[in-house]
Amino acid sequence: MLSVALAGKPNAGKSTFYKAATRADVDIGNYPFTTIDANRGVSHVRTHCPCLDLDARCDSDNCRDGKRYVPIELLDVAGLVPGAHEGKGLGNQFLDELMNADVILNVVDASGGTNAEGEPVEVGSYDPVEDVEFIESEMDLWLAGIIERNWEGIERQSRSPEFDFEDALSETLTGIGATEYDVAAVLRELEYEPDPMAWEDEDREELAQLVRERTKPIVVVANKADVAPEGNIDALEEAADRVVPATAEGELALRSAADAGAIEYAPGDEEFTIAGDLSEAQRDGLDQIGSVIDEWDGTGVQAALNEAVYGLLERITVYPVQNETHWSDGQGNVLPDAFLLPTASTPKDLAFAVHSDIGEGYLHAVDARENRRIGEDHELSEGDVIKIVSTAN
Ligand SMILES: Nc1nc2c(ncn2[C@@H]2O[C@H](COP(=O)(O)OP(=O)(O)OP(=O)(O)O)[C@@H](O)[C@H]2O)c(=O)[nH]1
Ligand SMILES: [Mg+2]
Repeated sequence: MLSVALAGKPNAGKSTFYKAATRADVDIGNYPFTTIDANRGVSHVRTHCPCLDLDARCDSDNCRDGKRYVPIELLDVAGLVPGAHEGKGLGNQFLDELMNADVILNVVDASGGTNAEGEPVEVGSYDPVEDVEFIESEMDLWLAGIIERNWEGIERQSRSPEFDFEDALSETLTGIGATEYDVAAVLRELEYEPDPMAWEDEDREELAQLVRERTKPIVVVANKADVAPEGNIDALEEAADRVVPATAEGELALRSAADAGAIEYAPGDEEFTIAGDLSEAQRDGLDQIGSVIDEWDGTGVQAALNEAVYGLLERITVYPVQNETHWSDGQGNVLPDAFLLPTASTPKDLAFAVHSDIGEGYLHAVDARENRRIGEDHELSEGDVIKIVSTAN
């Protein structure tokens, strides 16, 4: 499963985001280091279900009237403070927990109501742009530290006549989540000394930064947008490439109200409707959230997850089926599964994603929308419904 990690300084709203997005019960508190041990759960990205093109909506548990929710892993770690890579705050153990994440959501307190350590300060008195920069540099330095620790081994190997520097680097970097493809791309970008003994700390830091940008790309969540002073969100949007304004607290309130039957609301909706009896206080609270989400086209929680997976990672959703007429599996379940594949994936990649045996035994594929065979190197697109024919199924 694709893994999305919430990182950021303490008290920014990571656990509130996590609780809203997974519905798991976790601690939230207005002080730094509420979370110590990481929380790991399942959330979803939202897309259009292909059943919108059928006569009836599908019966998948992950489809709500054509709104399709595709599972991803969500990780909520302890807050990071400047110097974390050297053990400041709760240290760098939880940086290690980010190792397997495919993409990072840097949750920033856009209201400027918490300082660099996450302690509450007057709203607007701290510049949240600082949090964009220090999180990136902490992650870069943390990776540089891991590379540094591996360097002695690389130097030792370099004394052997069979030594291949690229192979040795590749081994170190794949250990921190880079694919061979990433390593090749990074080494093409970097002008480097072929002798590991000649490398300086700065060289390793430059390497670490390139690897981090590829393997741990970041979307900034401008959280607490409900109380952020005007201009803070604009400043964040200028400082980072991808910024999603959000109110995690608003999303949590809407999800709880929807679960209680008080409102009609599905994650990612840009509005909600009142469905049950409410007290005046509840109504006022919802009205306030209503005006915030009017301004930002939703709470931003679903938008941030979607931006990470579909925007930054450029994934597409593909639906494998066994029956190309009914778009169902062998038991008649319509559109039972959805896979988040990299852009330009082929039917064979889908086959391997379903199961390595299906991939090994791949024979051909059928585009169920068009009802025609597609070639092995055909590039799949968002929303494709594909039947794989394999010796293994
Ligand atoms: N106004 C406002 N407050 C929020 C929002 N999201 C979270 N908060 C508040 O921010 C405080 C910190 O929330 P947490 O979710 O515990 O923050 P965290 O980032 O997990 O903090 P640590 O676990 O300490 O790193 C709590 O008081 C939340 O109620 C939001 O969207 N708007
Ligand atoms: Mg927390």
